[in-house]
Amino acid sequence: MATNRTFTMLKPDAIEGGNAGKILDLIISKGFKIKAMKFTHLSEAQAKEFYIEHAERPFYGELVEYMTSGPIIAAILEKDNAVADFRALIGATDPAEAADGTIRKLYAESKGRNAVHGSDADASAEREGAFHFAPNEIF
Ligand code: IDP
Ligand code: MG
Repeated sequence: MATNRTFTMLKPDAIEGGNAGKILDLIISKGFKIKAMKFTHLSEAQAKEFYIEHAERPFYGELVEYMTSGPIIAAILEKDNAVADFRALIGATDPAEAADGTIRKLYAESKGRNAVHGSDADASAEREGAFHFAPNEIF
């Protein structure tokens, strides 16, 4: 089951830029089904915990500040090969390196403000989905 699911966030720059609808439409058009979704605003404690694996990286403070700068949309997505296929759809972390047609190529502003999150492995998808959603919020 978990191998067919991934977790995403439309980040503050995507919401602020008015791109949420277009990004969701692209995601759905590529065959991902929405299993859970919410519009929310991360607290500093939540952003720090969500990105705890990056705590020692030089950009951690900047990342937490950015991810708490405005609301986000969090969602669990389902599709065969969800994690890998969604990473392919979002493109490289830095939009300057992202392939044509990817969400980050289309909508990201920079390596930091890069429009969208996608889980990097099945275990991350499981952890990140459970971080944002209770079992009775997943359909
Ligand atoms: P990913 O989102 O493509 O998996 P990660 O390396 O896991 O990339 O980094 C998590 C997030 O941290 C990125 O999506 C981006 O928002 C931010 N980030 C990564 N590298 C940098 C950087 O060099 N400067 C500023 N922010 C960064
Ligand atoms: Mg990552």
